[in-house]
Amino acid sequence: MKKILVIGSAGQIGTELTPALRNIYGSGNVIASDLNPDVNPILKEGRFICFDALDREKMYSLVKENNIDTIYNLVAILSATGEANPQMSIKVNLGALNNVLEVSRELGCSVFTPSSIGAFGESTPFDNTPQDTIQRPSTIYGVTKVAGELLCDYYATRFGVDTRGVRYPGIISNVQLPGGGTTDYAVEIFYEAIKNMKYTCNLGAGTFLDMMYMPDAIKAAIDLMEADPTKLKHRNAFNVTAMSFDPEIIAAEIKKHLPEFSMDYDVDSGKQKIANSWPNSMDDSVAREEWGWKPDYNLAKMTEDMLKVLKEKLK
Ligand code: NAD
Ligand code: AKB
Repeated sequence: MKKILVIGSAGQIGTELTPALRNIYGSGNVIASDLNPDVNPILKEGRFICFDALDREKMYSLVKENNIDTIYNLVAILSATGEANPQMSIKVNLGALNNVLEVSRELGCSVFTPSSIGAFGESTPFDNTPQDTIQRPSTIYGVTKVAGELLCDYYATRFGVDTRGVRYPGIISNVQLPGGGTTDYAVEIFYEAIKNMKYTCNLGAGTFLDMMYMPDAIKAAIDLMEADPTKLKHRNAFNVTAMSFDPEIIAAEIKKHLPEFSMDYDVDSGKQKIANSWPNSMDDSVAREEWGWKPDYNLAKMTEDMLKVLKEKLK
């Protein structure tokens, strides 16, 4: 059985990925960790350790003492927060990954590290964005993501570390709020629809972005880590997507369930600039071919489930 360490487990993805891993591999085989001690209680249903991923010695001893063989590295400063503090973005995003890769090289761990649609930029084809294409992002988040993809590839080819990863689109979820990204509006719109029946969107009409519902994001991470390594030609940056929409389309989908819902706009120029530099829709056929990726949720199914869960949660 795998022995797993999830680093950055208290964020939007880790809060749901960690329990999913515990269900599959057993609670005693999955340690959650984060810099933030104030975490969703669900993470403390198994072992939770508070530590700074920039502390390599601590990471090394944690991995060694617990016979960890697989690390899910979810530590990141996301795009909007990163633009407000580029130095912190470089230090955290690349520092944590560098430590994870070095510890994994020394102790023989497999590594999952997500990249993002943020790894693309204005010179990338916006529609049906290919797996292998131009990557010149204009955000510091994107710069750290491209560097991370390359570092993971380097550790695989140079040192034989089993590194794997996907380029996630914006993730939509209902357990832990997102942590400072550009795609956060696609989560906030659901909370505001249930709470106030209206939403002021910070990205403009016509801003198309790839998105994915959390159950598919979790499935992608686990399926890729379970995939036959001999079939993987692209190890670290698989395009994965489930849907592409703009604010008008998601608002119309919510209105089908809540006819009184309304939306207006107050565009955040910083976030809009970031969103404008990202793909409208990615081509994820390589992930489908190499490890059988296929999402379960489209816009209609995700919307129905989000509203059902949040109605219960927020009542
Ligand atoms: P998040 O911001 O919600 O969570 C990141 C976690 O890392 C937080 O709990 C934070 O406390 C922790 N952290 C920060 N600095 C740390 C440190 N020094 N030591 C230990 N922990 C530290 O992020 P997320 O949305 O869960 O994203 C996880 C990964 O997926 C990231 O690599 C992100 O770039 C990627 N991703 C996320 C999305 C998305 O929409 N959520 C989309 C594309 C890619
Ligand atoms: C962000 O908006 O920064 C993230 C991402 C798509 O990487 N949600």
